[in-house]
Amino acid sequence: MSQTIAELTAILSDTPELTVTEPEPGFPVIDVQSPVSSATIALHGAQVLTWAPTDHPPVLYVSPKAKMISGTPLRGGIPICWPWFGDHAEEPSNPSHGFARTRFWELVSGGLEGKVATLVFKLVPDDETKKIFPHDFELTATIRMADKLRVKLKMKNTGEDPFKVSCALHTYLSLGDIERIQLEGVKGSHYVDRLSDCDVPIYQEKNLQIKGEVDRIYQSMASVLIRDLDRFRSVFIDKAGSRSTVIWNPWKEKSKALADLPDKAYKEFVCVECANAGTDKPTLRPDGSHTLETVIGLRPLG
Ligand code: TA6
Repeated sequence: MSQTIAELTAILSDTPELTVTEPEPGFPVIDVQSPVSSATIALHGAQVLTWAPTDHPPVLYVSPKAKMISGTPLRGGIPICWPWFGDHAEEPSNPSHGFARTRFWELVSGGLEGKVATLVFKLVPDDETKKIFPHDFELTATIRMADKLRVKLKMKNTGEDPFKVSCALHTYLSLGDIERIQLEGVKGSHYVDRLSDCDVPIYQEKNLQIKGEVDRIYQSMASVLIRDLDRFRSVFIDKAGSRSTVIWNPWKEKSKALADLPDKAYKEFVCVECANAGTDKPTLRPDGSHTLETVIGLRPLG
């Protein structure tokens, strides 16, 4: 469990636009009503669950079957995958996508300046994490929202030994209809197809349209733009501190296979993940740090 509701409420007491609720017992969430957008952020995983500018449909997707249970990944929003992306390279029993998304983070501060709401969360090691990741670290997640959503993950090595990490801001973007979108920004880059055994990078000739299961690590520092013809809008996903972008859609079979996804959910989201994954794995030296950041917002369809 994280801080108590009373402790969380005290930290936010100067800002009536930031309130604490508990949609499930022991699962506190911060509701944000900024002058230009609204959001919800769970203490569990410091996970942004929802965000949208006022009077707009959701920008992030959360599965209606997502579980709000301590220690269980919540399907949707922006899970923070750290200190490894995907399955653990040596120990398959370790949790997929690391442990940061399934632990309660500490709320450090929350406030509103003008139209911008800012929340800061921190995660440090505990006895459980040290069993599977024997290093000292400090993670800081800074979440800023107004007419854009900015999530910044700073990872610091506070120990004596260097360590390598892979990670991702595993963003679920809400769509009108997966078959009426086009992803721009990956054309001309190379990707590793995680659905195949071959890890030779493949050239992406055109803008990406999704017509089946996609699970790719694009070797790219570029922003991605989702042109959503159904919702008549574009969504931009900018990033910093990342040379790899993961794009994932489970399509029909995997949507059916995942218990926390409705069968037709594949039509309603795509993951565009600002990452340090594949060959893009930073090494943190003692007292060194790395920052991974994503900025998400809306644009006219154009
Ligand atoms: O980011 C793509 C991916 O690694 C896919 O392979 C799929 O496993 C997805 O993440 C969801 O992972 P999760 O552990 O949240 O079910």
